[in-house]
Amino acid sequence: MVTALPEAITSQLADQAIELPSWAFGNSGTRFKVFSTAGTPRDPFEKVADAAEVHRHTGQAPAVALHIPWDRVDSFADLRDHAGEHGVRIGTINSNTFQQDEYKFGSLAHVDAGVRQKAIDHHYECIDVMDVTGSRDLKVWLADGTNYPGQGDLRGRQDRLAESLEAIYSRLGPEQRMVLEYKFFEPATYHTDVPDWGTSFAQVSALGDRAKVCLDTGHHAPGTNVEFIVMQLLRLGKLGAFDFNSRFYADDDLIVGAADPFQLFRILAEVIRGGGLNNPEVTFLIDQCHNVEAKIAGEIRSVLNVQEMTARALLLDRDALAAAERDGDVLTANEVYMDAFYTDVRPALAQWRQSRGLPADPMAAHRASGYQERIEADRIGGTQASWGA
Ligand code: RM4
Ligand code: MN
Repeated sequence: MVTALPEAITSQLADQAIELPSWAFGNSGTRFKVFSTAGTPRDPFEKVADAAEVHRHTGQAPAVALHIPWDRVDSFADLRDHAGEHGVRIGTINSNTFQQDEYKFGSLAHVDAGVRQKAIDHHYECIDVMDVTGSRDLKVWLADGTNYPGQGDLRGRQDRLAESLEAIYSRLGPEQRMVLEYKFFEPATYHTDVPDWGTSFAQVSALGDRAKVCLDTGHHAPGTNVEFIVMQLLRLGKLGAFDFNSRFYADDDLIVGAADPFQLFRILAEVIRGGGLNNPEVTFLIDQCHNVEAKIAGEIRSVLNVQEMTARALLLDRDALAAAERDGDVLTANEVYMDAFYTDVRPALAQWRQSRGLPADPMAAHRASGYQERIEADRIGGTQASWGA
């Protein structure tokens, strides 16, 4: 007999929306090799169709984020309509100033005004795309940084970055936002111009209310207490977006919840505590690469992992926790916390999905649908989408 989840929990799960990254459906790899996979999309239209397959079986992934120029098309109106016909919409637009020769020494923080302007213009192009697709968020992740002490003037770079971001921010429409993503290293190895939440917070705070921080769960040094950062950003009203993924060593971009399910639980517990769940201010985005596993199934698994861990975090008995905290009862507090984490919600979620007309097991439903076999048979010829295409 499966214990059903209370309505107070399922109603929140029903409202949860997780954006998928178009690039997860294309080929990706490491600096050693990008493997190709049968059925991989050749263009953004096919990527959107694959994202829609994830939404069809999970009911939780109604939007797909684009990366420009990887997802450049002749008509973004056509891509927007294509998404609509497939039951999804275009979400966050990601800029890319890290793959052209001019950006060897940086983009928005570059010492040369001409290069900075080129990078700013690229963001204007992204905003034009957003105007057509109806996207709200412009996500900025920069590869800017240096490899050797002395290579760049840390302060000068920060000042130029502030100026460039200001130019981009002032171009946004009244309903549009900028989210600035931080990452502590890579590709730069000595310093990164937006390495941590504090730097992102300082930069976006100078811009205004519609500029927020994007927290990529894989972009911290090992051992970092990520849920503390979640708490602080929600407290400050500056958590704009999540890039979910998981990691063992560096920015591995593995399936969210795969490397450390308990960390995902702790993060979601803080999201709920801070009012970030189903809060339109906080975009939940997956940012992953499926190098060796099936891509569509990998995205379905990711959405389910977030849903499952959200359900467990919603089970947390906050009153019991508060009482234990008040009493200084450390072990009871920890027990209450772990009780929620260890609750297996999978049977209850399967039942709940069915009650909503969704497959109890979305992974199995996808496998049984024949979608993967179909795209493998159909997508012959052309060039498979990949980084840089
Ligand atoms: C970066 C960063 C961005 C993502 C690219 C592909 O490391 O996480 O969010 O768009 O990778
Ligand atoms: Mn990211």
